[in-house]
Amino acid sequence: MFMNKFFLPALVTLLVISCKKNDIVGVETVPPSPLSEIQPENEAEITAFLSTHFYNYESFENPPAGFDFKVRVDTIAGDNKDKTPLSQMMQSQTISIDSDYYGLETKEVVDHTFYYLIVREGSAPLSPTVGDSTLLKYQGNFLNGKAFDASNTFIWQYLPFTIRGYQLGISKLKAGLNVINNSDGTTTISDSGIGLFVFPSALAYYNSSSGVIPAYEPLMFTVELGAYIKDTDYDNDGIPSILEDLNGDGILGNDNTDAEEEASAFQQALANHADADDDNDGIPTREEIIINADGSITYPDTDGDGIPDYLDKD
Ligand SMILES: [Ca+2]
Ligand SMILES: [Ca+2]
Ligand SMILES: [Ca+2]
Ligand SMILES: [Ca+2]
Repeated sequence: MFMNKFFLPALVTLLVISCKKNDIVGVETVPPSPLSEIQPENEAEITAFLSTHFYNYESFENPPAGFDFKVRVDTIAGDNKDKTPLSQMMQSQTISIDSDYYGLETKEVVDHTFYYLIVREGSAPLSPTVGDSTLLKYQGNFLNGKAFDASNTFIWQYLPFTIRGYQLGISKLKAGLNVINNSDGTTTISDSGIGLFVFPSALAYYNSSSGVIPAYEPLMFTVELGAYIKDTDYDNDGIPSILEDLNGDGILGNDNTDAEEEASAFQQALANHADADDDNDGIPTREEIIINADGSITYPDTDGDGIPDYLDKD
């Protein structure tokens, strides 16, 4: 598999690495509860949090000298008793989650609410997809206010290896402009996109725990998106990662054309976005597609069976 050193920081940031992580040392899995049992508990916790907390919106509206443009969330009480709660500011989106995603015994599809706030829209014209590599700062918090993970400097993260709520939030932000690499190794980016996301455990680690993050824990993230690589092609097979989401569900980890062949050969299971030979026929995907001069891709289907060559094993 192609692996640019560009992406290594993303790979070692284990805390936001996504669900298929039972093979990561230190991660334990508890017997899973049905989605329909956990969803109402998480939702009640989140709505109570949003109605009793606010963020430093006044500083963003009228930035004081030297303001660091960091989102700070605090309780509505005492001197802050008149602040506007997050519940009146945040937008929400319904995400249907299938129990099969977590391999749960109780078969169901349960609607979950994803909450997000665009604190500052970035000035780049477009947003990354959930399949892109992103340059960002982030902080993850429990709803009791405790931070469990953060990067205060810009780091690269490849979104398909992070949790779903995180991917979803970042794909709503726009990046900044004017990336300046400072002599001390840090990066300064003006007009970056800043967001606040709160989401249920089914969009995070669900029944898995990773030491500091317990199972079934709803999470909050603040993110500053500096830049991203448009049409990131993680496996360098010529097809942008987002176009390797064959079933179009916004999840790149569940499209693996050669899953059976990989399993029977005791190879690592690589989803198509991370697999440079998607059909396991020994011919790299890059040689089974045509990249046109304008950047568009043609997918030849030599035997005319409706399956493009790069996914066709015969
Ligand atoms: Ca998919
Ligand atoms: Ca594969
Ligand atoms: Ca591929
Ligand atoms: Ca192939």
